[in-house]
Amino acid sequence: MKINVSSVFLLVFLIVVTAMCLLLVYFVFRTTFYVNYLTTCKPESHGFCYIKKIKLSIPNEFLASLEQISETEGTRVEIYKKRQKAISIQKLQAKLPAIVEWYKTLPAKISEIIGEPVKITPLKQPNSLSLVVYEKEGDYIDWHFDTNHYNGRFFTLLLPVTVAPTCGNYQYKNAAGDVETLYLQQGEAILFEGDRVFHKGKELCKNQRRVVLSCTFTSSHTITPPEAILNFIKNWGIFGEIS
Ligand SMILES: O=C(O)CCC(=O)C(=O)O
Repeated sequence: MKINVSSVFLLVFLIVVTAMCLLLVYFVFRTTFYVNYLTTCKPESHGFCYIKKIKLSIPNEFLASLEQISETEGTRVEIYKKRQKAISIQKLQAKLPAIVEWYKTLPAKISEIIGEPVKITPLKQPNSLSLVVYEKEGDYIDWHFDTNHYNGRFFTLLLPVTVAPTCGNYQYKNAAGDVETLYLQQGEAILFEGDRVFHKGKELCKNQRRVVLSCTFTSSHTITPPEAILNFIKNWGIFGEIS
């Protein structure tokens, strides 16, 4: 059999495409296959059973700037099970560095609620601190688990930037497997362990707008190389660009 440059190139191309397809199938399975992790709340969980509504709000002085950033920045992503816009920490750092400083002050409060020390996720990760924007009718994110790429636990804190009621509320499946909808009042936020809580952002109705600040925390900064690759691809799907 004659092996030339073009057949080697074709082979490498096929291997890369197959690997990408397998990775995608694995990612979809990992994020969408429902398992009810909420049935057991361990005694050492200090009353934090994977999800909790907490009393916390974004300082008032940041709200107008965050709303403005949500209108002008970011790339819309319309893919399988998701229609929204997300704005990375790099963009927030450029436009409103003080919000990143505020994010850095949160771990003490979050650790106290969870009952375990956590840190902010690495600032080079675009989803460390980000804005999630639902702005067109039907914008949503379907049922999923978040992917935790760290060698520890991974938590998300969602704080409303806009507080006008919309159809697009946070929903999750509770310990009984029933769908629960969380309505946030002024001064409230949702803290949850995204790879344990099956959740979604409900479809937005016409002429509505919903903007949420997402802050992430972890008990370990270590990421293994395979998880780093998956994380890199996932960030592309969230932010619509390689950050
Ligand atoms: O917009 C929402 O409430 C859901 C956000 C979400 O799914 C997430 O942060 O993983």
